[in-house]
Amino acid sequence: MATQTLPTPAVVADSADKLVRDLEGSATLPLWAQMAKLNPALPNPRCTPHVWRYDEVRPYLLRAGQVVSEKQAERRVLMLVNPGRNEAPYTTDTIYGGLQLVMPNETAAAHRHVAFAMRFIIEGNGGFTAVHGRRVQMNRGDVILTPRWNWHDHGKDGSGPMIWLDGLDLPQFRHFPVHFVEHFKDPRYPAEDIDTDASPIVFKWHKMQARLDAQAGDWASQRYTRNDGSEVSKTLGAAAERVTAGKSSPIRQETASSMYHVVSGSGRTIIYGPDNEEEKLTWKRNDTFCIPTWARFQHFADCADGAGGAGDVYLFRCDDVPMITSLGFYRTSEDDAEGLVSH
Ligand code: GTQ
Repeated sequence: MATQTLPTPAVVADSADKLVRDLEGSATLPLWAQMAKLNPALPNPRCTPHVWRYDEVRPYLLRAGQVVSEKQAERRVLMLVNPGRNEAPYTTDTIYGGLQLVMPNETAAAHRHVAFAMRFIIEGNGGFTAVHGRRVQMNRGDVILTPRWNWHDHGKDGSGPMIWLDGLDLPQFRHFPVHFVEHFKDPRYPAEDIDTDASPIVFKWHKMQARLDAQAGDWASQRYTRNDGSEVSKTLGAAAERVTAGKSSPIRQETASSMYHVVSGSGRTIIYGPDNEEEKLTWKRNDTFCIPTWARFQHFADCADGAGGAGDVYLFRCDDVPMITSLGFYRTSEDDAEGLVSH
């Protein structure tokens, strides 16, 4: 009796692994291999909460003032690089922050760019910035805007350093490759001195503080808005907050991310993890810290820093609320999720 032999298959059985191997060179990838990465269970910042201590960064910045000329640098800035990404321009995943120094008689040369900038003035006297032909003075606590594509240069009279915190929307240009700069032919763009108090791009600290003090409660928050009531830009916005000495802000969790700067007072911010484990950021006057998207956080005003006031904490905040909101991404943990269904 003849033995029966099974026919050998003409082809190896197909499989998912073989398919994935065969896809190489096809300019496609299987979504199913990275579904959880592309549709994560929760907002997933790469940036982590972090404090940049002014006492630590300031000496490096002053050294840069000695060894890097403003002509070499164009902008003499130490960028605040988030340890979670370890790469510029990420202070948060959507916000760039940097500490900029101008020394007396220097000019940070005129240029203009697509990026929007806001500046919080930290220290020094006699500094000025000329924005599209109008020169305004820099004073501690003021916020000064550089709207998109406006020519701008910075300078300083008198003695001592002028230092401020820059907030720009640079991270967005990793997605939208539409950012570029134009340099003016001269270091300074022709400008006239204008009344800084009347400038629509300058927000004086004393006015903001009065708004915060007029708001009842242990925690107050006020946004910086243009004369027409709009946010300061379509990407980044700004706010200031007050926390009464010894008290705290409410716990917040939102899809916006933020960069905070301590105007006065000292305290701490607690970030609560998924199992309520606590991460503590302690800070004092002139420090800068960041809150990634969807972190649950709460500020505590712990003690006075001797810099005046009764120990209330005042914070400046640069955030991405306008961008996140206009794109339809803004939500907080307080929102009714069904109310977020778009139509
Ligand atoms: O002052 O124009 O921190 O162009 C980064 C890029 C500041 C500025 C920065 C800039 C500027």
